[in-house]
Amino acid sequence: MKGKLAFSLILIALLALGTYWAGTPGETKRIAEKAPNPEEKIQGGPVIEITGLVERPYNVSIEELGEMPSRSVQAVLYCVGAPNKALKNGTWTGVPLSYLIQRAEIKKNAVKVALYASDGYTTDLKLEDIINDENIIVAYEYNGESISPRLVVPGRWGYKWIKRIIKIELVDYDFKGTWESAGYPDDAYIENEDLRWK
Ligand SMILES: Nc1nc2c(c(=O)[nH]1)N[C@H]1C(S)=C(S)[C@@H](COP(=O)(O)O)O[C@H]1N2
Ligand SMILES: [Mo]
Repeated sequence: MKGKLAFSLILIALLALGTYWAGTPGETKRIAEKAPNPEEKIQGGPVIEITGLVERPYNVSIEELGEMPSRSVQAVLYCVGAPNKALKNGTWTGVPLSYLIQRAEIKKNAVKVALYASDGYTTDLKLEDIINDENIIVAYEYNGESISPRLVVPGRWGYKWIKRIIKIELVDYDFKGTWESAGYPDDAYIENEDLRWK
């Protein structure tokens, strides 16, 4: 009698186990694939902080940048160190910097914009220059390829074209970036750009 009961229990247990093994592996895998990675959620992707003298500071992710009004600009990148050689020449796509900062509602006393990169590099632009030039964009694409967000400033030397932007700050003083504070011209205007190699 006891032996029969034990046998039945083992049989039931085996059946249950069999059903479990047969039914679950696929499901388990699907669930695992769908489950969000908690680390990703906590860290988030790279973001640009728009801050300083604004009414509504905000962060924009790379993904959100791609959903904002975009603009494609044809522009050539020159470094002051090799002024006649085009380092990059092509089509840049991104969001006008004027749009990004105006979205935060600029305070009246702001005069300049300081830009910060993840490697510690900085640059700056006059607020009115940004407002007056829709072709100054935070680009996320170069010739159709994704790039980490970089400033495209047509007609200005490469030191204004800051890469890997992490912060855009509106200020009420004469902030100067890495090369500007080392004595390079703050306007960085390229003389006779038309006469240079492309
Ligand atoms: N984050 C960051 N951006 C930067 C720099 C830098 O050192 N760090 N150098 C600047 C300078 S001086 C030039 S000429 C260009 C060079 O751009 P490239 O690396 O795409 O050729 O990047 C600009 N942007
Ligand atoms: Mo440069």
